[in-house]
Amino acid sequence: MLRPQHNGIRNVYDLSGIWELEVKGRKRPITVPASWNEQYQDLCYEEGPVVYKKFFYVPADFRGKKIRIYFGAVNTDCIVYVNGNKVAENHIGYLPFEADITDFTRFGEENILEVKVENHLKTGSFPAGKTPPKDLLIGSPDSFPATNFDFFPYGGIIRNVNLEVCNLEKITDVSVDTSTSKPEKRLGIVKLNVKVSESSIGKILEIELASKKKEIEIVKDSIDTEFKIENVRFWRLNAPYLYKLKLKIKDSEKLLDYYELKIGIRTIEWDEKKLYLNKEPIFLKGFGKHEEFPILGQGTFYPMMIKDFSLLKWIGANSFRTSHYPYSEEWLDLADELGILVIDEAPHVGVTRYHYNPETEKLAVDNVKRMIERDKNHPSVIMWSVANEPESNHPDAESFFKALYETAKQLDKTRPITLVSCLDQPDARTRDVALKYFDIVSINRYYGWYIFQGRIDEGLKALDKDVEELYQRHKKPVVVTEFGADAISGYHYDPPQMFSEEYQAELVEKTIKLLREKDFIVGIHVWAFADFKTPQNIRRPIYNHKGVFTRTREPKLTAHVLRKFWNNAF
Ligand code: BDP
Repeated sequence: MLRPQHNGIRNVYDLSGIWELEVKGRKRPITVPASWNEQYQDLCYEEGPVVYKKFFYVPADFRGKKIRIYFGAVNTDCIVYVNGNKVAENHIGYLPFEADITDFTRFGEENILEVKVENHLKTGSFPAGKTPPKDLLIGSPDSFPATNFDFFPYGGIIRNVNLEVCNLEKITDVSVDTSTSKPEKRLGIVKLNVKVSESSIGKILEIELASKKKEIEIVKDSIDTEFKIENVRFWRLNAPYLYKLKLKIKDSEKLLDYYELKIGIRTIEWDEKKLYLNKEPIFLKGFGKHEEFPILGQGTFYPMMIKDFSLLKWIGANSFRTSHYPYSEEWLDLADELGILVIDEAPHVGVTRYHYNPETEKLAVDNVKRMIERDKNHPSVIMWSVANEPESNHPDAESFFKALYETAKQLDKTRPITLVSCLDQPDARTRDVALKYFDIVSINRYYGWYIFQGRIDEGLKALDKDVEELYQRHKKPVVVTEFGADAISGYHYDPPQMFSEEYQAELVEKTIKLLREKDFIVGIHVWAFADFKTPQNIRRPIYNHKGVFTRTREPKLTAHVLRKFWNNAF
C-alpha cells in the first residue's frame, strides 16, 4: 500500500480540519488529526463508540478515476462509511489502512464520510487494556484508565485522512533494496520491485534514478529490476544523501501515473558483537520516546516533530525508538532527511499470556507485516522491534514471538529484528524464551530506580553483572533500549536524591559510562526523550517524569550532561 501523493497526475485532498463528533447523541466540533480526549474535559476518559463526520466533494471531472481513502491511523477500532455504505473496518491503531471508494462516491455532489470509533482496550488487545493484577507487567493494579502499559490511551482519528484520485493504471507498491551495494567500491546496487494495477498491463513503466532511465513493458502486475550506480553517494548519518526515484506509467507518450520516492542507498549488517552501517560499526545513542503532546494527545503534530529532531541534533543523539508503536510517517521522512536512525516498533506493548493464542497471533503477525510494508523504504529504519516488554518468560511466548520474527524476516532480510525485553535478568525465573530467535537483543533495565532505589553505584554493579551474563547467554549485539530515572523539573537536591534533576543526571551519566565500555553493546537509549502523560496511578504524578526534556521540551539538567557527553566522548 503506497501512501497518497499529490503530483501532476495524482490528486490528493487532505481532509484535516474541523469535523463533527457525535458522542452519546451530542454533536460538537472536533479536530482531525488529534485525539478526542483533551479537546473537551468530559471526553478525557471517553472510550466511545463515537461518530466522526465530514462532508467532502470530488469534482465531476474525476468520474472514471479511482478514488481511494487513506487513514494514517485511527485509535483503535473503527468502521468507515461513505454515503452510508460501509467501506472499511480496522482494528489496530498506529497503522494506516485504505479503502477503494470509487463505487460509493457521488461525483460533483456532497459526500458524507462517517467513522465510528471505539477505544476500549481489552485484556489481550493491542495495546493491552485491563489485565488481572497478578499478570500486570507495567501498569499499576488500580490505574485509571486501566492499561497494561505506561502511556495515556488516547483515542480518535490521530493521523491524516486523505482522498486520492488516480487513473485506473497505477503503481500500487514499490520496494527498494540497497543491501547488496558495495560501500568500499562506492557502488550502489538498487533492486526494485514495483507493483501495478491490472489495468496497467500492456503499458510502459518508466523508472528514473540517478540520471539513469529504464523503460519496461508491463506484462504482469509485479516488476523486478535493478540499477547500478557508480560513484554513488551513500546515505550516511552526517551526509544523509537521498536520491529521487521517479516512476511513471505511460501509454505511448501519455502519462497515466506518477509516483516519486526519496531513497537512501546504504547497507546494514551485524555479527556477534557489532552493528554496521555501510560496513562501519555504528553505535546508537538516543532515546525511547512517545508521539504525544498536550491537548493534541497522540496525533500528528509537525512542529513537535521538527522540535524533537532539532533537539536530537542539539544533544548529539543519532537515533530513537518509536516506542511503543509506529509513529506518523513524517517522522521517518525527517529521519531520512536529517540522518537519524530509527528502531521502528510494532504496536505490541503490554503483551502477556492473554495474547498467546492463534487468533491474537494472527493479528500480531498482520501488524508486523503492515508496519514493514509501510516503512520498508526508509533508509533511516535500522531495525524492526516486534514488541516492548512482553511476558516472554511464559512458555507460550516462544512460538508467538518465533512467528513474529519469521514474518519480519520473510519480508525483510536486510535489517536486524529485535525484541525489547525487560526480562532475562540474572534471576533464572526471568529467563526469556523468545530472545533467542532475534538478531539483536534489546533490554530495558532500571537499576538505581525500580531496583536499588536511591543507590546508583550499587545498582550499576548489578547492571554490570546482568549485561555480562546476558551477552554470554546470547552472543549477540545488545541494545540497552531503556534505562533512566524520573526527575521533577525544577527539583534540585544534593546529595542527588530520587526525583531530583541531579539524581537523573548522575544515573544517566554513570550508566552510559559503564555500558559504553562493553564491546557487545551497540546502542544505549535513555528512557525517555520527554515527560509524557500516563493513566492515573500512585506511581505517576500526572506524568512519567523520566524525560530528559519536559513534556513541552524544556531541557532538564540531564539534557546538558548528555549534550556534553554525546558531542565529545563518542
Ligand atoms: C518500561 C516501559 C516504558 C515505561 C518505563 C517506566 O517500557 O513504557 O514508561 O518502563 O517505567 O517498563 O518509566
